[in-house]
Amino acid sequence: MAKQVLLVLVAALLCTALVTAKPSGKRRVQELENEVGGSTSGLVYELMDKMQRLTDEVDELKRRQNELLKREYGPVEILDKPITKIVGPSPLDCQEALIRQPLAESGLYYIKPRGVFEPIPVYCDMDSDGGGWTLLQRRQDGSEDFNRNWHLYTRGFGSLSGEFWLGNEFIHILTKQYNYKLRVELTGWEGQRLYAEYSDFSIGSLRTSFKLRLGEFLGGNATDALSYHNKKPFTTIDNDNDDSDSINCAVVHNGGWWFKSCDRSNLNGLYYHSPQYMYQGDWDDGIEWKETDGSLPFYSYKATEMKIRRMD
Ligand SMILES: *[C@@H]1O[C@H](CO)[C@@H](O)[C@H](O)[C@H]1NC(C)=O
Ligand SMILES: [Ca+2]
Ligand SMILES: [Ca+2]
Repeated sequence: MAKQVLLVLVAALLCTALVTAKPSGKRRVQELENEVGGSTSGLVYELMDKMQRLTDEVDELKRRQNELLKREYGPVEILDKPITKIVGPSPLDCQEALIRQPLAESGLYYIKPRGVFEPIPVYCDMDSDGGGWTLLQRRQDGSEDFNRNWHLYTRGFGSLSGEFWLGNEFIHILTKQYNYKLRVELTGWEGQRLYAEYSDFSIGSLRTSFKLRLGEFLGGNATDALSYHNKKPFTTIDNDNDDSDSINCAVVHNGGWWFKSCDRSNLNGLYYHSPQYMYQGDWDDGIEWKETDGSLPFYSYKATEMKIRRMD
C-alpha cells in the first residue's frame, strides 16, 4: 500500500516538474529554431543565388556555342573567356581593335574582316612588339590534336584561349584585306624564345589549295625556315598537294602545312612533351623550325604562335 502511495507521489512530482519546465524548454527550442532557421535561409538564398548565376553562365555558353556552330569560320570550341566587343562597327583585325582602343589588353575580340557577314572571335596579342597582332595558330601543351583533315584545317579547330588553328579560309579572307607581316614565335624547352618575321604574308583561296605567299624574311633571332615553303599549297593527311611523289608529307611529318618535299618548318607537327631531338626516331614529325646553319640539332618546340599585323 505504502508503495502505491509513493508511486503516486513520484508521478505527481514529475508532472509538476514537467509542467513548470515546459515553458522555458519550449522557449529554448523556439530560440534554437529561430537561430537555425535564420542561418539556413541565409545559406539557401546564397545557394539559390549561385545556382542562378551558374544557370545564367550556362545559358550564355550555350548561346555562344550555337552562335559558333552556325559560323562558317574559326575554332568552334566553347569560349569560356570573355570576348571584347569594340564599340561601333567590328574592327577588321586586331590592329584596328588596338588603334580604336589603345589600352586594349591581350585576349579575345570580335573582328569582322571584309566579306564576312558576322563578327568572329579571334585572339589578339596586344603585347608583343607593340601589339595589334591577330593570332593564326598556337601550340602550348599538346592538348589539341593537330592531325586533322582538310575540312578542319579549312574551317579551323581547337580553342582560341588554348591551342588552335584559325582556319585556312579565314586566314585567306583576313590576309587579302591588306599587306600583312607574319611573326612566328617559338619557345624552347630550356625557356629560350625566338622569333622570325616575314613581309607580305597571305594565303590563296581554296582554288589554290591555300597557297602560301611570302615576301622576304625580315629577320629575327630564329632562322628563316619558312621561305623554303613559299608558293606551296597546303597539304593534310587526306589531301596530298606536296612535291613528294612517294609519300604524303602530312602523314609522315604529321599535322598540315605548306609541305614541299617535305619541310624545313612545320609548326603543326606532333607535340612532344619533353625536349625531343628529331631524327632520333624515324622521322622529324614534331613541331619543327629547322636551324639552317646545322650547328643545332633541330628539335620539337614547346610552344609556338603565328600572328599577323599590317605592314608599316
Ligand atoms: C630573341 O629576341 C627576343 C625578342 O627581342 C628576346 O626576347 C629573346 O630573348 C631573344 N632570344 C635569344 C635566344 O636571344
Ligand atoms: Ca605527295
Ligand atoms: Ca617535319
